[in-house]
Amino acid sequence: MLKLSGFHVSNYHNKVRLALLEKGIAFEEDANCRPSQKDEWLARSPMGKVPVIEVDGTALAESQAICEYLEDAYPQVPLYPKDPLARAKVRELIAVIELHMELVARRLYGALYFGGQVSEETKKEVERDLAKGVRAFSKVAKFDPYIAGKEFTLADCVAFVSLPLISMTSKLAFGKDALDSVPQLKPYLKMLGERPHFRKVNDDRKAATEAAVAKAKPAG
Ligand SMILES: N[C@@H](CCC(=O)N[C@@H](CS)C(=O)NCC(=O)O)C(=O)O
Repeated sequence: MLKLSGFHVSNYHNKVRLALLEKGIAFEEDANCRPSQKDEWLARSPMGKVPVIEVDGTALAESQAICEYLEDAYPQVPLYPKDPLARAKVRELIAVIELHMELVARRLYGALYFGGQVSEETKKEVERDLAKGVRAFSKVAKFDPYIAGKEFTLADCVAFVSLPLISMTSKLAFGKDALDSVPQLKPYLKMLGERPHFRKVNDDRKAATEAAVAKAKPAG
């Protein structure tokens, strides 16, 4: 059986988990698996990141590659439209969210969430680049009612796991939600949160985040 390894706080893990659940694919999960630069983990995940899936003894990393594999191997419940151009528009949306928003905001995670440091220069770059990403997002997001239009797609899974993180990060770093200029976002995320699999993944994310925070607190 297919196995997903990662942890429930990870937005990329949750993207793949949502795709598996929404497509109705049976899978095992190891949700206690952390990124690592050790040889043993690098043999399964070339950049040492999570998530990874294992299919018949073959490991596959990179959430987008994993989701494309799932789409090819399990076409019964599709997460992409049929039309080639509409499929490409879903991928465009995913690229805007992940490459031009999430990866930009990620430059601040170390300082904001893991006690690291960040220079004022980096903060300025992130603020500028995030504004460009949000501008691109507001041009391609449809909210009709789904992010790519009438059909529920993988882009909705990506939006649900990454956009709240971008909102929280920009609020903490700049005192203002970078996504405030997209008023359709909150009701849209609320709608998605009512889907049973989305609710489950979100509840598990909250529980795992609370557990990680409690573990990080000094005793006493
Ligand atoms: N492009 C990768 C990104 C995965 C990623 O950044 N995962 C984080 C956890 S959310 C991670 O493993 N971080 C540790 C690291 O970057 O070394 C994907 O889509 O799977």
